[in-house]
Amino acid sequence: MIDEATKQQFREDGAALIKNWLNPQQMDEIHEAFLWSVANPGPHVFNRLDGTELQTHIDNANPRAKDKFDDLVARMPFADLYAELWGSEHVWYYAEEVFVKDGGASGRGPWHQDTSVMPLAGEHWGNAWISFQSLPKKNSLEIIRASHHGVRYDGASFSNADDPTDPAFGDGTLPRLPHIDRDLAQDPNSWDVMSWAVEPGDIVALHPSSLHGGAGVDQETPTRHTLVLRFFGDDATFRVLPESNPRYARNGFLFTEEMAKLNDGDPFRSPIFRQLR
Ligand SMILES: O=C(O)CCC(=O)C(=O)O
Repeated sequence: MIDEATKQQFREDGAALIKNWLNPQQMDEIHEAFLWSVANPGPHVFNRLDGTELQTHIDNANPRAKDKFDDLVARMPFADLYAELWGSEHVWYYAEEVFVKDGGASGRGPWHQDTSVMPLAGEHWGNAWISFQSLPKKNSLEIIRASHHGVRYDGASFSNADDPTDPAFGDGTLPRLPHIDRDLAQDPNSWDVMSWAVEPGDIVALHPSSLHGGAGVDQETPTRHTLVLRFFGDDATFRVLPESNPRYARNGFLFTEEMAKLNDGDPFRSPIFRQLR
């Protein structure tokens, strides 16, 4: 179902566009769960950019929506997608993240790697980045090619709208993020940026260690509802995080009791994560 070139692109570049993977009925069902989650936020809802030009409703692994998303992903063709992309026998579902940008006035999100604040490692990780609106390339997610195999940077903190390189830890354990937007403004070839226009039903599959960001809204594309679903396979391990920021210390900020049971390098397994195949 997934051609070799797409598998190779995901493996080597860290991201690939999967066209028309979800049908309109599936998209309606997923959007309904998304809207329910937005209306019923969980304890990890993120509002540190409220009131700034980057204001975005972001919520992560909402425990109130867990059963809904566990059920949806088990019924929809995500396990097939990632088993093929990775070449993994097994696939598990990690959790969802929701992003809402409204009103045509929320700027580009900071470049970051999920694995700087999530205790994850290995090749078999995948975010399914799903937009419920058509997005031109200029309002879509941007990914630095092959950065999932490069340096793991510190952050971004998502707490400083004026400095997208503001670190999550700032203790020197991980190098500070480069100022990618400034570099690109000076020289458009300074970073190898991948991005695609997307239509509802498409999935941008990306490895969470990829440097990614962008996807602001503007007057022409005033609204973006994006659901990110994260999956992992056989080659997924637990990697301890630095201890200096209590929010993320060792275990990250999600599923902390389960993560505390794992040691550095252990296979990433816990009964809390639904096995899909
Ligand atoms: O959609 C966004 O603004 C960011 C997405 C993201 O950070 C992710 O897919 O992990």
